[in-house]
Amino acid sequence: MADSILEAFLNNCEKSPDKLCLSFESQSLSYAALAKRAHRFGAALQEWGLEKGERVALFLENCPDFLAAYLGIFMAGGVVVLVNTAYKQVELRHILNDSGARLCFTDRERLPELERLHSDLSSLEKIVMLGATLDKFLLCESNFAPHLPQPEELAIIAYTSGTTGRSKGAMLLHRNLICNVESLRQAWGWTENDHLLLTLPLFHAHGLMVGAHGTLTSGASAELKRHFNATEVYDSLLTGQFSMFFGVPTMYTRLLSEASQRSEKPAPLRLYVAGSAPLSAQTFEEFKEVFGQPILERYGMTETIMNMTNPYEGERRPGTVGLPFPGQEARVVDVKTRQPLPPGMDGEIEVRGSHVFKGYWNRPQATAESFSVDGWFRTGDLGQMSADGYYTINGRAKELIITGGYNVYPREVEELLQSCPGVAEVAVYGLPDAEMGEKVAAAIVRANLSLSEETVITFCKDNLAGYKKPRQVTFVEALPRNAMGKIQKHLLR
Ligand code: MLC
Ligand code: AMP
Repeated sequence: MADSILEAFLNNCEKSPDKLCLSFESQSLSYAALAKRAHRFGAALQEWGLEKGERVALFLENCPDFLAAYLGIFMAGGVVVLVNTAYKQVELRHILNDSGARLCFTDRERLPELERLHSDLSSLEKIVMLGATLDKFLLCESNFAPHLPQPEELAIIAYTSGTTGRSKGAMLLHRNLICNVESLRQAWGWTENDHLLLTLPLFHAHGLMVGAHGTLTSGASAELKRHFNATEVYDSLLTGQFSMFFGVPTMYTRLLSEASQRSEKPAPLRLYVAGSAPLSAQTFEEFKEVFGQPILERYGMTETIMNMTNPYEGERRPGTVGLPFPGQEARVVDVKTRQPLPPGMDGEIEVRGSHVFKGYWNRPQATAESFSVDGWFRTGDLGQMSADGYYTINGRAKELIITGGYNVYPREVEELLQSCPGVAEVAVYGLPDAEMGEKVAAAIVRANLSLSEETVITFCKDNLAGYKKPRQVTFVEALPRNAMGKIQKHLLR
């Protein structure tokens, strides 16, 4: 096994330099072409003065240069900081300052949001925008020998879990990335003959650490899309060129609705995978009926990448997330005693193995609280294991709303809304939603009765990513609290 994603990619490049790696709109890149582009990023970063272990942020929409920059940062010995393209002032200020990123690659659409913040960013020295600014940055005279990362070096800081209102940077090592992708390639039988339709955003684990890593390390190819669009995806599936498609459940719901308006049906693919949020048994069954194939549901999280999968061969059991990936461990423990529970009993899921992250960036206490003494990671997901080893997730110990596969931590939205003029008290919670799985809702006690729903939503939109804003705002006289003073969100629901 290679020591890193970069090394595995370069091995494939050496083996088949001319093989198609990535297509995107009118561009096609062979393995050699992507490696050459990545090399230019690496050389330019080194010439600019990036030192080993220093952070570089990617605040970019899906495009080939996302991956060239990603691999180039590793070649220069740097650490990648992933940034959701929907992030606004509050998230950007926190992530860029907390990670200490020195440089950020971005695109035209996102530049104004960064520029609005520039004076608030303590570490960021340079912003490089795709286009002419990037072309100039990549002009480089020096000789460059790419760095090959060691397994224990830090690869990525991915921000997640805002239980304290501020997200924490999960530190993923090169070992975590390569071990996890090897497990999933083995489980799903990924080979160089696969061609993936990749519409997931590359700034999260699903798109990057499953879709892109699997492709680059298998010597396979992918067609990358800027965004998911159900009509376009359906048309692409009809071409019969693809062997795999990966999506969040909302994408499958939309594909089903698209199929209901079409007469032609796509031929079967080798594999459809769903994850990042619960796939309902109903969507699983409808998809099987309409597309003629059972979706393979798997379960992951930023801190551990992929944890469990339904079998590639064997029963894909709706409503379950399957079994641990090869070489990885899982168990269910009692939430209070932390003792392992037998099959059929509800508790918290814990996982262990070489896929589990190192800890949270600059948060030793949060790191210590997330692990047991013998190295089990507490996922915060509640569930049980069946007698034959299939896991079911049936709740969350952590307060988290998952909307369309994106995570929203109520605390972050509450903290922001608490600073909205006219708000006295606020509680944010999730409500079921047919399309997105869950939607964000807020209950507000007003200090000023003229405060409107529109003002609340606009205040959120200006400061936080759009998907975090409440879709429903209810004004209440008082928030329901228990004897301890804790807000009882189930009553609001
Ligand atoms: C977009 N919008 C959403 C939303 N996505 N609202 C709620 N939930 C979402 N997920 C809002 C935008 O704010 C905007 O509203 C409006 O919808 C249109 O934006 P858009 O970008 O055009 O939306 P759309 O194309 O409809 O996006 C839906 C989607 C997208 C499902 C295609 O959300 C998506 O790509 N989700 C994938 C998320 C993902 O990759 N998760 C993996 C995390 S890794 P307005 O009003 O603001 O303009 C992980 C580990 C694991 O969890 O196990 O994989
Ligand atoms: P993130 O922090 O974005 O990585 O999100 C990880 C969380 O998504 C997990 O802790 C789960 O709560 C949830 N999740 C991921 N995959 C699934 C799935 N297949 N079913 C249910 N929940 C899931």
